[in-house]
Amino acid sequence: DLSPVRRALISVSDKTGLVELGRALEARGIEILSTGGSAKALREAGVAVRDVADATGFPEMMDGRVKTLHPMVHGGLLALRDNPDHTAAMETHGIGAIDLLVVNLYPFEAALARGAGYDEMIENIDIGGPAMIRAAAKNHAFVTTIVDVEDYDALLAELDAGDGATSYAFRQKQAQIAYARTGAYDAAVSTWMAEAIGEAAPRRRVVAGKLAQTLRYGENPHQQAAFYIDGSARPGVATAVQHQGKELSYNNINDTDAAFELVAEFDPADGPAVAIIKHANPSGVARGETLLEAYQKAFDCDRTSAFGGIVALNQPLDGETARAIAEIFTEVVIAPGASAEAREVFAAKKNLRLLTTEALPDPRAGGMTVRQVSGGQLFQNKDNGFIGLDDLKVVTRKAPTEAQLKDLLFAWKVAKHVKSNAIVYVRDLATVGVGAGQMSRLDSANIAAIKAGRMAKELGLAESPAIGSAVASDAFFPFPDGLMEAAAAGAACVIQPGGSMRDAEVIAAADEAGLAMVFTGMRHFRH
Ligand code: 93A
Repeated sequence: DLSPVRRALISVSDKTGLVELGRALEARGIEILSTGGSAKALREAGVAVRDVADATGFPEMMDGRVKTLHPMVHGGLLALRDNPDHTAAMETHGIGAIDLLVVNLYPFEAALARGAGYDEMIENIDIGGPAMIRAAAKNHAFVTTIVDVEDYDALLAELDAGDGATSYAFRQKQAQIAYARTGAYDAAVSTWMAEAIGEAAPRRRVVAGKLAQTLRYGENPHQQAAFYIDGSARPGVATAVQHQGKELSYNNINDTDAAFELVAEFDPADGPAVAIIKHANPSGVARGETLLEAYQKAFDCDRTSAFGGIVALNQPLDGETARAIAEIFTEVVIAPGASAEAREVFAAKKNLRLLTTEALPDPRAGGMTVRQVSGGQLFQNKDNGFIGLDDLKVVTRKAPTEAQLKDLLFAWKVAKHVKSNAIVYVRDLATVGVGAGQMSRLDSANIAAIKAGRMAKELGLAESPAIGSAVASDAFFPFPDGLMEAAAAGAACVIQPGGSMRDAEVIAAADEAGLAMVFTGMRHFRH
């Protein structure tokens, strides 16, 4: 099943490793055909190449739109070497066999990431490249297809092991990668187009990803798992740099994402903020005058749960905050940067993973979320809904004070990132009780109050920090009971979407309890 490689066609947009590959192929006696830019780079490095245009007898034309789309190329890729009809056709038409195809495509995904305009996106749709890849991969009985720069070394090792030939298993594996690449490429194009024409529910849709990491296991040790990335350069867990610590687990990645998306809600221009996440829900979130203060306030909300948590910061990690974080067992810290001092503090903590990004995620950015269900996928726009002061409607006799309004908006942002039903108590821009993921809103309100009570005990406070707090509910109170639970816990003001059939009843109960309440008109379910 060894297939000798005598002739290669190289056509790459990403020229990384090109010259080294060209030299290595040349040294193995392989003839190289190449397209304009790739040929030029090889020639300049002293590698002997033949232009594809020379082989086809046609110049590259129409701004490169037509360069390899020719029977001389596609015949050379597709011909079955053991079929007399095919070999006769090759002879009749003077078509030379192409045994190895090395292609990487026009950088459509990179153009997308930098926000290129419509016409530029169109020009970045590669036609000839995918056509060759699909042809070569179809003919993997004879032809080797390489689409990733990272596979060059494996190719050379394969050629050496096979004395200038590749094995069927290698060609088959590379063919699978090749079709995944063209599939992902067209997925990126069609997803971009759906968004460009404002089609939220296109009749057909595809998701695609590139393997970033095989994981030790999934949510549980008996589940296999892997992390795939979509190639967009969005700042976040997929593009973060890990400075130290062991490999992230499936749950780590999920929780780190939740933590960073949450903390990014808090504009660093308004000061530091810290979120600590456990099982995708915040155990505590706080703003502070300093990053250290924000961390301490977030930690204080639920010291018990913060153990083994994931900490996300909206500003680069500094030394003093790193020292405070290092005092307890923390799984992961993610921040838009870290000082040299902070990195030194963490260096001694072998199990702590430090991730940094260039920037914070943009909570107002668009995009889609996908969820797998039996037999299909659910798609929706990312919840990038934003509520500002001007969106709030005071519905009670009492209006919130300015300080209360700040706490209410803070609580609202946190509630958006808490699994429903979500109830969040906040005092002085720090959570003091979080009720998450209960089947009834009443239970969430109750649990949040219990947690506030535990916080008082942990910190040795004279009374529950929920007294005088602001409370957020991610969706409306269907009955007054949940609201009354919050009032009993000591909440002084409330933020919720409104829109229940019983709003009048709920407002009357709030007035009776002396609460100030605002409606947002927007709901933030998260399941
Ligand atoms: O515009 S194309 O779709 N038309 C083609 O016939 C064609 N053939 C190869 N783009 C085409 N390519 C692409 O050109 C390759 O996929 C590769 O990304 C790029 C390499 O061009 P150059 O060698 O000139 O830098």
